[in-house]
Amino acid sequence: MSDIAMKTINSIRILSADTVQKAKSGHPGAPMGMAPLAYALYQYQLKANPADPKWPDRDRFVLSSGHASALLYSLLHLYGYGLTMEDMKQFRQWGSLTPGHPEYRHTVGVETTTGPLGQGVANAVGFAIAETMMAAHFNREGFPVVDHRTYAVCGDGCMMEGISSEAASLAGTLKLDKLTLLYDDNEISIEGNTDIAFREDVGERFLAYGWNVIQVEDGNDWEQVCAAIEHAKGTDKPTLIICPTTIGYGCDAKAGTASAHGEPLGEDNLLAAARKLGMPDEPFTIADDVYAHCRESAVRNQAAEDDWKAMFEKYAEAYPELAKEFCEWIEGGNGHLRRDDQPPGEADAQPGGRLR
Ligand SMILES: Cc1ncc(C[n+]2csc(CCOP(=O)(O)OP(=O)(O)O)c2C)c(N)n1
Repeated sequence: MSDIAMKTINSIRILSADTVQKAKSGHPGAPMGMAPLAYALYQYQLKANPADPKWPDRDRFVLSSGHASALLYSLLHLYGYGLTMEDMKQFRQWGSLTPGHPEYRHTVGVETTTGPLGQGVANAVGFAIAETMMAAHFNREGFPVVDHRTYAVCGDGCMMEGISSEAASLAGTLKLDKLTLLYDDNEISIEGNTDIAFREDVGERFLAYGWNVIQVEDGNDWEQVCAAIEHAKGTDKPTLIICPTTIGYGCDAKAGTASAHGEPLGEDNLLAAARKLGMPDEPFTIADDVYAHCRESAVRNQAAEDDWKAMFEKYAEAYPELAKEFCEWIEGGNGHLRRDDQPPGEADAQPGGRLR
């Protein structure tokens, strides 16, 4: 593993733990365990442009484990979605852009609100269905104007919920081949080891649903995860990538235990983890070369969007009516979709962690 990859992954880990520590509440363990798979996705796989977060043909990312929101905020900060370090320090504070669980239309780069376990998996299936339907309606020979993937990340808790099973069954039936679900298989949940309540073979279950299942040997190795994501692109089914990870990775006092799940690591443990992972003692410190490294993915994605725009211009010349309809669908001008600038309703207007 290159030094800068390791440094970026460990920056994600410690920044996530810093936010939870400062807030004195939250979930540091899952972000620390999932940092390598998140890095593989954001650095090398996700087709999404932070300079234009609403690009219609972007890949969608859903953090179904909404309690691990610190991970998503760390990614949005590092990958240039406009969350500042000050926003990171306001994690879980009333009215901040970094509420306890990610909220759609509240924080740029959050594609859907998550927190209720399993729900994000079903949302992701919905995104993948929408992509398939839009592609069937709008794409023409030589013009794949709708051609994006949906990625979701979930943990044991999501897998225990019935909603994820129901949605996964539908995804298998519909052969939603552009859907990839990364399973953070850390064998720890809120009440301890998953052995006490969850012993099923998740991979076998998804095979029965008609999914392609990839078992990664070490979910802590971002290159293995990256290869698995790449492999998923070549199949005609949705793909589950099972990633064995360690909750609270890097924090010797808590790694692999339920106490890493839903409480701050503690000042001393966090300092020890930062030192073990080669991070600075000072919280909320990110090295310049890490920022520069993350920006490389933005350059790749800007080029991808430029190519798409050039294609769309030619599409609009060849199929003006379809192009007009596409824009109406995206902008919601024809009542197909709600506008993104529509103010949130009363029910979802209160940022902050209501779920524990
Ligand atoms: C439907 C639902 N039930 C309960 C909760 C409360 N809750 C939040 S996180 C969690 C445990 C999640 O376990 P896991 O997915 O294994 O996450 P990890 O321990 O790896 O952080 C629970 C029960 C919730 N968010 N949603």
